[in-house]
Amino acid sequence: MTGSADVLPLPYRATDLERSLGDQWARLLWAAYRWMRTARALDDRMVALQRQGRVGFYGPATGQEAVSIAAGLAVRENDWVFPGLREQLVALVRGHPLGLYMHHLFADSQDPAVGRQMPCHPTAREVRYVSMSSCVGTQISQAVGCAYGFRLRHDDAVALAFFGDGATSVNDFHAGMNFAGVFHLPVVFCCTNNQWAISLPVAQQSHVDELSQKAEAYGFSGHRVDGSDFVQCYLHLVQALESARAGGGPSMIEFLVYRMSPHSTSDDPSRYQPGDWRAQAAQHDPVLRLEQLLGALGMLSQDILRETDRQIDATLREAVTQAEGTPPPGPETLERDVFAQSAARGTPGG
Ligand SMILES: Cc1ncc(C[n+]2csc(CCOP(=O)(O)OP(=O)(O)O)c2C)c(N)n1
Repeated sequence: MTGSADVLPLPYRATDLERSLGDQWARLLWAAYRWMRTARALDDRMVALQRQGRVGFYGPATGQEAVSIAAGLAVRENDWVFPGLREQLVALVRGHPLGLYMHHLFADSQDPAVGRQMPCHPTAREVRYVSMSSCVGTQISQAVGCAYGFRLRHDDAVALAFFGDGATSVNDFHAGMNFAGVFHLPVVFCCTNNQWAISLPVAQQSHVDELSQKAEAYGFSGHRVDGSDFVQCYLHLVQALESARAGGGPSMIEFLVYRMSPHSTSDDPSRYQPGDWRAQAAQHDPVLRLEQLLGALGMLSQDILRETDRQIDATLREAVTQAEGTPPPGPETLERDVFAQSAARGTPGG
């Protein structure tokens, strides 16, 4: 197991049942749950800040947290992640600091991309997390190219390509899946099917029953998984990653989730979703699902929840204060990482 599960303290007394699961599992479940509460609090805070005009844009992952958190905990250090709009949690779980992510969301001078990317498109090189291109699906062929590089370098890393249901209709999906199948590349295609591509329902996106069926056309396996169930997500991801690493080639996992938020802060779902969608989606809330599991295992108490939320709130407040107090990128950063030589000064750029 990699990621933060190894290092988080266990702020509870283990029960017999929990002990029978083994410490490693107990740590994993607790880490996942803590990340879920962090993610939910982060989404709520950022949407509020956008409404107040303090950040420009935000794409919540509400309802989809289990997939990214499971991926962050399942990958190995040398694996590369090519995300869509809602997978920043993978980077955070792998160790990208929340404070640095906040600098990115505020596009200030501490943002590793010095304010050049839209919010929610962070780059986190130290945890092998590649900034997303806004053009839907382009990350799929980038992930496949990266996996081809692993092959050439005899590296046992795996590339994860994340994308939504809408991205299964773009050329990059077909070209990427085909190339990975032909060359038997170590890629896990992770389709987070939240059942909407902004306002377009998945039934109008594709005529197949399950998007995972598409993998068969490219000669490898595809499975649909309940993406609201952290344990299912984690187990399927570990299996797919280890199979790819051992030379088993690519596979596709379709995580069926329920988008519990707007597509982003730019749209109003009441204009296009049926009236009962929210209630239906709430029944699949991944945070509640894991909470019920931990409750049944005797791992939760009101005291633990209160203290956890207090810590998360303090961390978020501190990160927002720091980012809001940081100046925007200065004009001297304009050429950083753009030219080998500074056009203005004739010196190495940046
Ligand atoms: C090539 C391209 N076409 C259209 C858009 C506008 N657009 C941005 S997000 C989006 C929907 C993406 O839906 P999906 O792939 O299901 O991912 P989700 O956002 O639901 O996670 C669209 C159409 C775009 N960014 N790029």
